[in-house]
Amino acid sequence: MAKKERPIQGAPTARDFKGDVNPDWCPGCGDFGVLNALQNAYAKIGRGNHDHLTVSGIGCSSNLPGFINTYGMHTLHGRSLAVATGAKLANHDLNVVVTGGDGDGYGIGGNHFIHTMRKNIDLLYIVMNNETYGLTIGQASPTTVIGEKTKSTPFGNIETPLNPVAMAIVSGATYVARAFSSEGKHLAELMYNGMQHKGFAFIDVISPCITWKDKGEFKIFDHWKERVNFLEDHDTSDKAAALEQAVKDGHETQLGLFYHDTSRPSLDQMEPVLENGPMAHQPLGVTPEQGSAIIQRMM
Ligand SMILES: Cc1ncc(C[n+]2csc(CCOP(=O)(O)OP(=O)(O)O)c2C)c(N)n1
Ligand code: SF4
Ligand SMILES: [Mg+2]
Repeated sequence: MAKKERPIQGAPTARDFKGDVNPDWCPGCGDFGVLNALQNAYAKIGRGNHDHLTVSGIGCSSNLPGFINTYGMHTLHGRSLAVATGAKLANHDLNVVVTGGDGDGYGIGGNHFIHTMRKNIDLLYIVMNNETYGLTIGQASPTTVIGEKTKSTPFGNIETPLNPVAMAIVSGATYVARAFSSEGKHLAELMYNGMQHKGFAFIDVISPCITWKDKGEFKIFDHWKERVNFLEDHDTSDKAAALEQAVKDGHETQLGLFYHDTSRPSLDQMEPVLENGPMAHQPLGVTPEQGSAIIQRMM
């Protein structure tokens, strides 16, 4: 169940989605901006706490469901999309949002990332991309840039970073965007539209880790603030144009909606088993006694 029985009076506000536990992130972490934007986006949807599920993997960013008042699940490292897929197909009335980090989603969970997009599962996936394994004290991740010295790359990173936005466009995601945690309004709008989108919606969020990325005079927030720019004059329905934007020089700094395909149905819309409504609301086909016996056997 959602963490707190707190009936919403009137239209929901961001405050209604605030969890009981305060975030344990380092003061100044980019993830605060993402949490705030997500609370605003949930409120704007206008449904109650119990109509949403927030699922995560493992990492600093993956602690997010603990700080938000919806149904929540903190799963295994890299396995959030698999769990969220199961939840969505069991009850496709739920608005299912998946949150996590670049290590969680693009590293250990990379295979799930590709296949969830290919299947166009109706989820919103928000990756707080800080280009590091923050929780395990700053090793290189799949998005760490070439040459960067980290705990695991003391002579400088020699591996080419992957391009999550380009990967999402070619793998079958039907809503693909990039945002910056300091651009809260823009991020909340992308989240809200991503929740409304029927199909796999993906937002790669630049969410800086001040603890492992600030080095002496170098301040990671200033680095990004000076570089980010918004996509302009771009046709989001044109897949080739979206890919062109996603691979061109300086693509990492571009914010906005790259690609939006409203023509492809999501998996739950095509699945014949779900035609009669969410499975979670249908009779189980076993008596209560049989159900208890099954549960007992599993205990
Ligand atoms: C199977 C498994 N392997 C490794 C770990 C250790 N581990 C925990 S979090 C993490 C990386 C997290 O990085 P990211 O997803 O980018 O999150 P961040 O902390 O940067 O927000 C790793 C390697 C684990 N918990 N489980
Ligand atoms: S270590 Fe980095 S990612 Fe983790 S909470 Fe601190 S600033 Fe955020
Ligand atoms: Mg990370």
